[in-house]
Amino acid sequence: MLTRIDHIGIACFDLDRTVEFYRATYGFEVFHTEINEEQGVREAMLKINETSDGGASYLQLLEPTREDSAVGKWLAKNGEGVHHIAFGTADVDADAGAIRDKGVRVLYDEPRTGSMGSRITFLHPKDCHGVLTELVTAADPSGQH
Ligand code: V0V
Ligand code: CO
Repeated sequence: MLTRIDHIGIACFDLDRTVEFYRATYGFEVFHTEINEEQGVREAMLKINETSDGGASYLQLLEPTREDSAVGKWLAKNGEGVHHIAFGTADVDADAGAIRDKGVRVLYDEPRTGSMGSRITFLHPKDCHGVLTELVTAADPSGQH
Protein backbone atom coordinates (compact mmCIF):
# COMPACT_ATOMS: atom_id res chain seq x y z
CA MET A 1 0.00 0.00 0.00
CA LEU A 2 1.30 3.44 -0.91
CA THR A 3 1.10 5.51 2.26
CA ARG A 4 2.95 8.80 1.72
CA ILE A 5 4.60 11.09 -0.76
CA ASP A 6 8.17 10.01 -0.02
CA HIS A 7 9.77 12.69 -2.16
CA ILE A 8 9.53 14.97 -5.14
CA GLY A 9 12.59 14.72 -7.37
CA ILE A 10 13.83 18.03 -8.78
CA ALA A 11 16.49 18.13 -11.49
CA CYS A 12 19.06 20.90 -11.29
CA PHE A 13 22.30 21.88 -13.03
CA ASP A 14 24.16 22.95 -9.87
CA LEU A 15 23.28 21.09 -6.66
CA ASP A 16 25.13 23.44 -4.30
CA ARG A 17 23.43 26.54 -5.68
CA THR A 18 20.02 24.86 -5.64
CA VAL A 19 20.50 23.68 -2.04
CA GLU A 20 21.38 27.26 -1.12
CA PHE A 21 18.20 28.54 -2.83
CA TYR A 22 16.01 26.18 -0.78
CA ARG A 23 17.86 27.12 2.43
CA ALA A 24 17.80 30.87 1.86
CA THR A 25 14.26 31.06 0.47
CA TYR A 26 12.37 28.52 2.60
CA GLY A 27 14.70 27.61 5.45
CA PHE A 28 14.90 23.93 4.42
CA GLU A 29 18.15 22.28 5.55
CA VAL A 30 19.98 19.34 3.99
CA PHE A 31 19.10 16.09 5.79
CA HIS A 32 21.33 13.80 3.70
CA THR A 33 23.55 13.87 0.61
CA GLU A 34 24.99 11.05 -1.48
CA ILE A 35 26.18 10.04 -4.93
CA ASN A 36 24.32 7.18 -6.60
CA GLU A 37 26.61 5.99 -9.39
CA GLU A 38 24.10 3.50 -10.79
CA GLN A 39 21.50 6.26 -11.26
CA GLY A 40 24.09 8.86 -12.27
CA VAL A 41 23.06 11.45 -9.68
CA ARG A 42 24.48 13.54 -6.88
CA GLU A 43 21.58 14.31 -4.59
CA ALA A 44 20.48 16.19 -1.51
CA MET A 45 17.45 15.19 0.56
CA LEU A 46 15.63 18.03 2.34
CA LYS A 47 13.20 16.72 4.95
CA ILE A 48 9.90 18.60 4.82
CA ASN A 49 7.67 16.72 7.26
CA GLU A 50 7.14 13.40 9.00
CA THR A 51 4.17 11.33 7.93
CA SER A 52 1.49 9.29 9.69
CA ASP A 53 2.96 5.97 8.47
CA GLY A 54 6.17 6.61 10.47
CA GLY A 55 8.09 7.85 7.42
CA ALA A 56 8.72 11.30 6.03
CA SER A 57 8.41 13.46 2.94
CA TYR A 58 11.44 15.04 1.28
CA LEU A 59 12.48 17.17 -1.62
CA GLN A 60 15.18 15.29 -3.56
CA LEU A 61 17.46 17.70 -5.43
CA LEU A 62 19.27 15.89 -8.26
CA GLU A 63 22.36 16.91 -10.22
CA PRO A 64 23.55 14.54 -12.95
CA THR A 65 27.00 12.99 -12.64
CA ARG A 66 27.07 12.22 -16.38
CA GLU A 67 25.30 13.54 -19.47
CA ASP A 68 23.87 10.18 -20.53
CA SER A 69 22.10 9.56 -17.19
CA ALA A 70 18.30 9.81 -16.89
CA VAL A 71 18.53 13.20 -15.20
CA GLY A 72 21.28 14.43 -17.54
CA LYS A 73 19.21 13.59 -20.62
CA TRP A 74 16.08 15.11 -19.10
CA LEU A 75 17.86 18.36 -18.17
CA ALA A 76 19.31 18.74 -21.67
CA LYS A 77 15.83 18.45 -23.13
CA ASN A 78 13.71 20.30 -20.55
CA GLY A 79 15.95 22.39 -18.34
CA GLU A 80 15.52 22.45 -14.57
CA GLY A 81 12.27 21.41 -12.89
CA VAL A 82 10.23 18.63 -11.32
CA HIS A 83 11.57 15.31 -12.63
CA HIS A 84 9.58 12.68 -10.70
CA ILE A 85 7.28 11.96 -7.79
CA ALA A 86 7.92 9.10 -5.36
CA PHE A 87 5.37 7.24 -3.26
CA GLY A 88 6.44 5.43 -0.10
CA THR A 89 5.40 1.87 0.70
CA ALA A 90 6.37 -0.76 3.27
CA ASP A 91 6.64 -3.34 0.43
CA VAL A 92 7.90 -2.05 -2.92
CA ASP A 93 7.99 -5.59 -4.36
CA ALA A 94 4.30 -6.19 -3.68
CA ASP A 95 3.17 -2.78 -4.89
CA ALA A 96 5.32 -2.88 -8.05
CA GLY A 97 3.96 -6.34 -8.87
CA ALA A 98 0.35 -5.30 -8.35
CA ILE A 99 0.82 -2.18 -10.48
CA ARG A 100 2.56 -4.20 -13.22
CA ASP A 101 -0.47 -6.53 -13.23
CA LYS A 102 -2.62 -3.48 -14.04
CA GLY A 103 -0.64 -3.00 -17.26
CA VAL A 104 1.68 -0.19 -16.18
CA ARG A 105 5.32 -0.64 -17.21
CA VAL A 106 7.59 -1.09 -14.18
CA LEU A 107 11.10 -0.22 -15.34
CA TYR A 108 13.10 -2.70 -13.20
CA ASP A 109 12.59 -6.44 -12.73
CA GLU A 110 13.92 -6.09 -9.20
CA PRO A 111 14.03 -2.90 -7.12
CA ARG A 112 17.41 -1.13 -7.05
CA THR A 113 19.24 0.86 -4.39
CA GLY A 114 17.97 4.38 -3.78
CA SER A 115 18.63 7.20 -1.39
CA MET A 116 19.68 6.30 2.17
CA GLY A 117 19.71 2.58 1.44
CA SER A 118 16.10 2.47 0.25
CA ARG A 119 14.81 0.07 -2.41
CA ILE A 120 13.29 1.81 -5.43
CA THR A 121 11.67 1.19 -8.76
CA PHE A 122 10.08 3.42 -11.41
CA LEU A 123 6.88 3.39 -13.48
CA HIS A 124 7.11 4.58 -17.08
CA PRO A 125 5.88 8.18 -17.42
CA LYS A 126 4.00 7.37 -20.63
CA ASP A 127 1.82 4.94 -18.63
CA CYS A 128 1.27 7.49 -15.82
CA HIS A 129 -0.19 10.50 -17.63
CA GLY A 130 3.24 12.03 -18.18
CA VAL A 131 4.55 11.65 -14.61
CA LEU A 132 7.70 9.60 -13.96
CA THR A 133 6.63 7.79 -10.78
CA GLU A 134 8.93 6.09 -8.27
CA LEU A 135 8.04 3.59 -5.53
CA VAL A 136 10.23 3.57 -2.41
CA THR A 137 10.67 1.30 0.57
CA ALA A 138 12.85 2.95 3.20
CA ALA A 139 15.84 1.07 4.61
CA ASP A 140 14.54 1.30 8.15
CA PRO A 141 11.49 -1.00 8.52
CA SER A 142 9.72 1.65 10.58
CA GLY A 143 9.82 3.84 7.49
CA GLN A 144 11.98 6.46 9.23
CA HIS A 145 14.82 7.28 6.93
C1 V0V B 1 11.39 11.10 -20.01
N1 V0V B 1 10.11 11.39 -20.29
C2 V0V B 1 9.53 11.88 -19.21
C3 V0V B 1 10.54 11.92 -18.22
N2 V0V B 1 11.67 11.40 -18.74
N3 V0V B 1 8.28 12.30 -18.98
C4 V0V B 1 8.01 12.78 -17.74
N4 V0V B 1 8.93 12.84 -16.74
C5 V0V B 1 10.19 12.43 -16.95
N5 V0V B 1 11.07 12.50 -15.95
C6 V0V B 1 9.45 11.22 -21.59
C7 V0V B 1 10.19 11.94 -22.69
O1 V0V B 1 9.78 13.28 -22.79
C8 V0V B 1 9.83 11.13 -23.91
O2 V0V B 1 8.57 11.50 -24.37
C9 V0V B 1 9.75 9.72 -23.38
O3 V0V B 1 9.48 9.84 -21.97
C10 V0V B 1 11.05 8.94 -23.58
O4 V0V B 1 12.06 9.69 -23.00
P1 V0V B 1 13.58 9.80 -23.51
O5 V0V B 1 14.01 11.20 -23.33
O6 V0V B 1 13.72 9.15 -24.85
O7 V0V B 1 14.34 8.97 -22.41
P2 V0V B 1 14.45 7.41 -22.16
O8 V0V B 1 13.30 6.69 -22.76
O9 V0V B 1 15.83 6.99 -22.51
O10 V0V B 1 14.31 7.41 -20.56
C11 V0V B 1 13.13 7.77 -19.92
C12 V0V B 1 13.01 6.89 -18.67
C13 V0V B 1 14.32 7.10 -17.87
C14 V0V B 1 11.80 7.33 -17.88
C15 V0V B 1 12.85 5.43 -19.10
O11 V0V B 1 14.46 8.46 -17.49
C16 V0V B 1 14.43 6.23 -16.64
O12 V0V B 1 14.80 5.05 -16.69
N6 V0V B 1 14.11 6.81 -15.44
C17 V0V B 1 14.20 6.04 -14.18
C18 V0V B 1 15.50 6.30 -13.46
C19 V0V B 1 15.69 7.73 -13.05
O13 V0V B 1 14.94 8.63 -13.47
N7 V0V B 1 16.72 7.98 -12.25
C20 V0V B 1 17.05 9.34 -11.76
C21 V0V B 1 16.50 9.59 -10.41
P3 V0V B 1 8.31 11.90 -25.93
O14 V0V B 1 9.26 13.01 -26.21
O15 V0V B 1 8.65 10.62 -26.67
O16 V0V B 1 6.87 12.28 -25.98
S1 V0V B 1 17.36 8.61 -9.21
C22 V0V B 1 16.40 8.61 -7.78
O17 V0V B 1 15.22 9.16 -7.84
C23 V0V B 1 16.93 8.03 -6.63
C24 V0V B 1 18.31 7.49 -6.56
C25 V0V B 1 16.09 7.94 -5.41
O18 V0V B 1 14.99 8.43 -5.36
O19 V0V B 1 16.58 7.34 -4.41
CO1 CO C 1 13.81 9.72 -6.47
